[in-house]
Amino acid sequence: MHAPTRTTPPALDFLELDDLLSEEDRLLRDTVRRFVRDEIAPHIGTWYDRGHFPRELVAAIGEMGLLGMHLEGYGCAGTSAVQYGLACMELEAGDSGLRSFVSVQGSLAMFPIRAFGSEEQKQRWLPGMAAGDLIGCFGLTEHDSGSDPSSMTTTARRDGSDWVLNGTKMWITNGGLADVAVVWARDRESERIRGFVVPTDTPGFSTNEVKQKLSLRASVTSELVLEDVRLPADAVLPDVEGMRGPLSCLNEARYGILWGAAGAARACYESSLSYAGEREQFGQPIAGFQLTQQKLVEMMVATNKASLLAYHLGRMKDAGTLTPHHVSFGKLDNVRVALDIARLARGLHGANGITAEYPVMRHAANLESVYTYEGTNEIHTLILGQAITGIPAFR
Ligand code: TGC
Ligand code: FAD
Repeated sequence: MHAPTRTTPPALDFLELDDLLSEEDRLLRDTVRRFVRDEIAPHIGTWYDRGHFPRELVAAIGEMGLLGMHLEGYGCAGTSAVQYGLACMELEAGDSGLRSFVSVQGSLAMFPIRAFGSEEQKQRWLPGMAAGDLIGCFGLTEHDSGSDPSSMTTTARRDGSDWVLNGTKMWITNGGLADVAVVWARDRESERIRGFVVPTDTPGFSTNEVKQKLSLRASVTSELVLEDVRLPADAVLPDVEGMRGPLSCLNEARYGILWGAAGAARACYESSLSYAGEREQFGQPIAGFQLTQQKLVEMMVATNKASLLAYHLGRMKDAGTLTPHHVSFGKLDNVRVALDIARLARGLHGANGITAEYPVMRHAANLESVYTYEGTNEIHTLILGQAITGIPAFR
């Protein structure tokens, strides 16, 4: 039996979670971390301020194999779920908008084509999307159908062998950038929800950018307008019908988010630890005050627990034992914890904390969106409530 040693654990990896990773995991993690440090961190404050999504970096992200990275074949990297999670963690330590881009592209646009698409749809779209040459978006939410997407009013009707889509989708990440939209609509004949692969240059398809966002400013969010969008018979995803289609995609994206949130929390903790060591008041570094140490310790403990949870759920996903309920557990807790840490970190940075020079207020503002999208805190609470009581309380 080994007795605990008295060596102080590293402040930035207190539980030494690095030891849980394989050599290959660490290599990938370090590559993405370097990319964020060199290509994102120096510019993100300015991009955020200007409301700019760095479209120019998409090809580099594709080159690193991060788009649809956990999917097999068709140019996708086919990594483990843990590796996909680690990439999301590093990207969101940079900015939630960057992780959002990768989540939507890989988990919400490429995943349904890979899982439910025809061979022709896979061949036509996936290799270009994996390379970053083509951008995808996912249209589920509508103005009046957010937490309850099954109430959607976007319709698909048959006209001969064609499909004709009408409706409006709202809050769509990558909408205005996308070459292809995966749109969910109600088949007017069967009343079932169907998924459609819609090239965005199809006549009748247009987008309007959501302006004046105070969160996720380095990300494009749009309304999609579909006015008599005529599609050939083979535009429908053939292998899924009903809400299972879009909800299966959400499982994939929510999984990435639970890792990403842990990354945003870590970035806030790291910035706080460094700031508290440098900033002096009352003749000493603020790290020397008990109240500051309490904040730092709360951040450190919460960040380590969020990462440990992410890693555990990642291993379950790789083992094939992860359920949507486990994903809700991770999305619910890691996002709310990350938001708490970001707010605490903002306070610790004093006035400097409200500027874009430090990442904390930007993360706090971003995490407000992350708290709402992909199932709000309340929706994941109800999913878990149903799981443990057997009683659905949504309606
Ligand atoms: P319900 O009646 O329970 O089930 C309908 C059908 O769906 C199946 N199902 C699932 N399948 C796969 N995964 C899941 N997680 C599933 N949950 C349910 C179910 O078995 C059933 O199948 P079948 O074959 O029997 O018909 O579903 P419901 O309509 O009552 O919905 C339940 C609820 C409220 C949990 C669901 O609607 C929900 O999760 N609402 C939240 C909406 C949401 O998360 N929207 C996200 C939009 S995308 C987004 O936000 C992107 S942000 C991206 C970024 O920038 O990172
Ligand atoms: P509502 O559903 O109107 O909820 C309002 C409040 O009521 C919330 O607090 C909610 O928890 C609560 N509430 C609702 N129902 C219940 C209930 N039964 N019990 C208790 N409380 C309840 N969607 C896409 O399809 N694709 C995207 O790419 C996409 N990207 C997004 C990007 C951003 C930046 C944002 C902010 C949103 C994005 N969304 C996207 C939409 C997102 O998924 C929805 O905003 C989310 O599902 C919540 O819907 P809502 O905003 O209409 O809120």
